Amino acid sequence: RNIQLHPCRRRKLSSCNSIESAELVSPTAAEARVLVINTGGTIGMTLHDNVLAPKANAFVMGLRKLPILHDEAYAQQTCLYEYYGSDTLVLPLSKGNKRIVYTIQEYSPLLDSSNMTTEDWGRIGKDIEKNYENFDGFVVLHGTDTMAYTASALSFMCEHLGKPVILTGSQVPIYEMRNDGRDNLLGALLIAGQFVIPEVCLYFYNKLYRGNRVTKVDAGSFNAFSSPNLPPLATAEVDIAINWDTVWRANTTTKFQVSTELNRNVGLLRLFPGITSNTVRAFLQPPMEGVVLETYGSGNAPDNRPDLLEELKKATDAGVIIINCTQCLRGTVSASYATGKVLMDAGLIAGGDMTPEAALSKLSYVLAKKELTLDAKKKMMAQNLRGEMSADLAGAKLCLSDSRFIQVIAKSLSISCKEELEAIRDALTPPLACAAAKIGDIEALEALKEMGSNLCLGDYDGRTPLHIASCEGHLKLVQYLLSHGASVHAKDRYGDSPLGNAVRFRHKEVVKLLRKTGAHFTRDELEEAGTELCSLAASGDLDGLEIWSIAGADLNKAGYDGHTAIQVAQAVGKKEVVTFLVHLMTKKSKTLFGE
Ligand code: ASN
Repeated sequence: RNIQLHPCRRRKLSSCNSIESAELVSPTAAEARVLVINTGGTIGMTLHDNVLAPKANAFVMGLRKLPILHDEAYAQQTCLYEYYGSDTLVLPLSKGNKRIVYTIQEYSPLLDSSNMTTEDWGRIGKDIEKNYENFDGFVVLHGTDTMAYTASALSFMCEHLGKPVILTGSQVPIYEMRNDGRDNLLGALLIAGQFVIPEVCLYFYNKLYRGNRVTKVDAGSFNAFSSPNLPPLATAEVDIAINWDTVWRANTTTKFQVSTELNRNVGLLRLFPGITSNTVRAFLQPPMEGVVLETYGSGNAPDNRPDLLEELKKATDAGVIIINCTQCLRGTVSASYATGKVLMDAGLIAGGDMTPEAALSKLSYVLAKKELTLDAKKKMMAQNLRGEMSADLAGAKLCLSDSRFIQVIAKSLSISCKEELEAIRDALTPPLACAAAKIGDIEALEALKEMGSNLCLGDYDGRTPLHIASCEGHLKLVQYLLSHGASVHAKDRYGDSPLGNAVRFRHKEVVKLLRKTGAHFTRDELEEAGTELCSLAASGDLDGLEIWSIAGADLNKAGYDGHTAIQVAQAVGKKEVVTFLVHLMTKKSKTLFGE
């Protein structure tokens, strides 16, 4: 199966004048597609009258001239611009043998991130939602000043995210001789195009962070961001190493959607010695609905200031949600001091180790949920929604060495140190999990999970347990895997997805569940669907047609010779197929229009 080039480009290729024969360009690497949303920031700024300001319509042209960010020869040979348009570029071949094709969508006006508003967050979210099925990952170019706020907000707004969304930018414009923009953009593109990390992340200075864990700590260093309470999700040194154990997963069977409703009646209030109760009262006046109180140390406030505590209590009684977060860069709010307990008594909610940026945007997101009661909103604020706060894991996690199975293997290999044990675990678990998925053994998967194994990793062919379970039609096991973080967007080395596998082996219920979770055919698969539908129509295979339709194929899609399935069925005189196709299409349009 030729996964190398999009069929339309393959076809175009033969008509391209610039080359004599398609043989000249048989790319050996699979392509991944990334959408780059350029909102502005220093990365694309130039000097005007001695100050830096964004420059419109210059970014794509600038990148075209940079060989580390664009391979012009490949673009010409594979008719990239004819097919995707002139805003599309392509990276040189990656170490993982992938071509990252990226399209740049530039906002107008480009913004210094100090000018960002909640509407701009909504626009980014909606653009990701609109383009979700056409791209493998998303990179958002953004100024560094408020990037931690946008990353936090997007992490909450993106519900049931299954693909990487990576914010990046730079401290020095990409056009300058010494700059950090090129490395940041390149690293973000390589990760977004090659790894299914289903999180809103921030990539800066060789590190990938969870977006709602970062804060800007340095205005003058390339190393501008810190994630004080969570180690990076990935480091890009000689190799890109993903810390898979830390990656957050949605654990649901619900489709991706973006919620752009945000409540703006929220604020940050920083405690300081001598703060007056008048200041606090003024700050908490209506229309204020949610406040992040930045307290001392592990969540402390004076316990000898009844005037202050009374203002806080009055506000929480009146329905204002107040979250207790520490002013310290690192650490968590705990109930170990009397000076912390008084705040709980005043009705505040402990914010754990959340950053103020994360707590503020979480408030804004939760308060906008009109269908929830005040109590439900408070409960949600105390919960970990997107990995923004650390759960109390005391005693909950089984240690790797608890597993007899791994111990026995480690002993026979004379292995004792933790790193080697982990390496053995990581090498062994993908094939073991795939074997368990093959026979539908949920208990075995449970045991592997308890060992600390990641059930989303693929075997030597990149086939994950979800691929295998989808081939076998083990519905319960598919459900189990999806509720334990398996990705519906995983692709094996042939580019096949679990959805494609379930369709091939005709497991209707599995196809429905995967679709409900947000699985979709890739662009290539959709292109090829036309030909497949025609051949199913010609052979009168109604089951086959139905399953392709449930899986999201367009029944009107023409095959390689320009005919649709209905035309083929008519031509070979298969009336029942024509009737069936018409029936499927009306059913589909009815669901589309909500009838
Ligand atoms: N002022 C710039 C911004 O946030 C700073 C930067 O991007 N380095 O847009």
